[in-house]
Amino acid sequence: MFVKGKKTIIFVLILAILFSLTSGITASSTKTLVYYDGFEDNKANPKAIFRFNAWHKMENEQLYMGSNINDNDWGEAAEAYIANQRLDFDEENKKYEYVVKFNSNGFRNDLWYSCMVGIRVAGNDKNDFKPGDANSGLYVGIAHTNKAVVYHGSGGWPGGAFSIDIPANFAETNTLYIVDDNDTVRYYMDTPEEPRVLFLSIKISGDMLTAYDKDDNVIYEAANNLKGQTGYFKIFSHSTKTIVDSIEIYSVDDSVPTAPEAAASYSGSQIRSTLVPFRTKSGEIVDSDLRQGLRFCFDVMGVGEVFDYEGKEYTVKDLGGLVILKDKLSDPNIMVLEQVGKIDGLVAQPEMIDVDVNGNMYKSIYIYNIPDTAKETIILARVWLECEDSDGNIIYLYTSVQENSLSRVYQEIVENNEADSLDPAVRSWFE
Ligand SMILES: [Ca+2]
Repeated sequence: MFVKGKKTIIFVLILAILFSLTSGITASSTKTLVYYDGFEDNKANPKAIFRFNAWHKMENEQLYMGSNINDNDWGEAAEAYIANQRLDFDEENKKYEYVVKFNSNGFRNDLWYSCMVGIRVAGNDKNDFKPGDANSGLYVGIAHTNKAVVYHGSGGWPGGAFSIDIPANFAETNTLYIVDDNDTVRYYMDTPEEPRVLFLSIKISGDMLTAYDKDDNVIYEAANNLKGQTGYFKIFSHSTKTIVDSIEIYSVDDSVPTAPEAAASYSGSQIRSTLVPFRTKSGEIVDSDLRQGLRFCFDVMGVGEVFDYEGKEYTVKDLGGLVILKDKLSDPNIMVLEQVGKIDGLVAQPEMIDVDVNGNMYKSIYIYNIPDTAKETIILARVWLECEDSDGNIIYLYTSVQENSLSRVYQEIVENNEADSLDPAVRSWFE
């Protein structure tokens, strides 16, 4: 059945009845408002906790932090606002976006005279968990200068862990955006030229806390005292005149748009029915090193075919596969084309291989040259489709991420009493 060097491959198809039930379309990025305070009717959200009674007021549907109600004048206070709602990460909440509209003018130019916006603040006590307190949370302090200061506990009061130049300031009302995807916290602000400009990102998931400037240069690194810490949103207005117009906190779901089943669906995985000796890069064949291959088969429309998606007609312009080892990928939602070259080990297969199984044609993603030491290794695969509507708009749709290993497919074959279809050498390779 097997001829050395010959490329003919005979596969055993596992029918994937389970997968025929998967539904069509899931939504793309959705944002759910989980906390809001616009100070409407000059009232704060009932969940808001303030540090002091006398050091804030609400006027013009805005919160004045540092304004003393006794003399109705600004003073050098350290007033705090806490949104008393824990923001943890779970199946429903994988990413948070904070949008804070405010202005702040410090009594001095020192950066610790600023409006410090904290996330993942460990507790909701009104006096504790300040920016300078150990492991209290991640705070960025901004006021009327084009500089920001960052605190992450572990000392650093008052000067902060580090500071960074920023593209605008908050002397007049401006918007700060903080996006936390449970791996990296990204900071953006509006500038007179451009909305939502990235100015800082802080990787907070590893053993080290690492900060990057807008160009991805490492600007600060320290032991990650905040690893795994979640908690509350807090504003700590330190000796500055801060006027907060609104606070919005969203839970963001940006799982990728799924192709309707009619356009692309998973059909099953295959292994080789014979083994192939390893072929080195120089073309040398190593008879003693016998390898297997794993194929993910998909029922996919071809280029030029048309389907409906969210009420519109789309034409398939291009398609291909994506493959990665499961232990290389932290989140299947980032297994997308634009991450190829950015995520280690994520491989694009632009040419899917046609497979004919009992007269039915499938497109496949093929991982070959798998040694027996990797037969248990879980591999992830999905298909992407580039599609165009009648107005020329391009969208990318994906199948759900499939996972399999050589051993799993082999076990299915055995359980289906189809092991006889495999070469005896294949059976001994697995047993
Ligand atoms: Ca308001």
